[in-house]
Amino acid sequence: MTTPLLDDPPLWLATPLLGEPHARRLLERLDAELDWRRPRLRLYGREHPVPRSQVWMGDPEARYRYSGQAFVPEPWHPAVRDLRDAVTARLEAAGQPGRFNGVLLNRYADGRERMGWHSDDEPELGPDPLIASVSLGAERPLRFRWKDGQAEPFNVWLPHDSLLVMGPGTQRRLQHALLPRRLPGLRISLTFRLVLASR
Ligand SMILES: O=C(O)CCC(=O)C(=O)O
Ligand SMILES: [Mn+2]
Repeated sequence: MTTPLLDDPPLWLATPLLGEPHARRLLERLDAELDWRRPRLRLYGREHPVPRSQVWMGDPEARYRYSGQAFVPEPWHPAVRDLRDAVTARLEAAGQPGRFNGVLLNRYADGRERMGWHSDDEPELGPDPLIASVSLGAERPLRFRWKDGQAEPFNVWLPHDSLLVMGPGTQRRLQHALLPRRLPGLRISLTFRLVLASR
């Protein structure tokens, strides 16, 4: 099922993506097999470990800069490469093709782990990126707010085995955050991106 959330910018949710038991097995495999890290990032002049675990993965040239740190990608895990291909096929079928050379994987042990307000607007993603985000495990809301403040913030609940597509314009016009919630359960998200060649 595909649910349109916004027309302009295009924002939509597709579920299920893989079907069971495939999606559950993928969650367990990523949890067990990846080298999850908590990098320390500088915020307002102080260093803090990020309040979640993460892995940056992709093609060797897909170097990613985030909060003043450069991340060199880990090579594709075969299951993540297969997932990238499934996401690419789903986008193609929806008439909104996308190509990805990197993915940020985020692991939230429970509802206390989180990601603060931001847009995926790093310069190496280009002016109008399409970001495809797969959710596995515990359902959590992703909160959106308009940068111009002209309309109300809103939640998009992201169920297990779903694909959220943030089309061109989303990062320019909105911010998003995975806020802490009193919700149990492990969740892993994979946000696929195209990192453009650096000059
Ligand atoms: O975990 C999520 O759904 C949000 C992840 C996100 O915003 C990101 O990786 O940039
Ligand atoms: Mn993001």
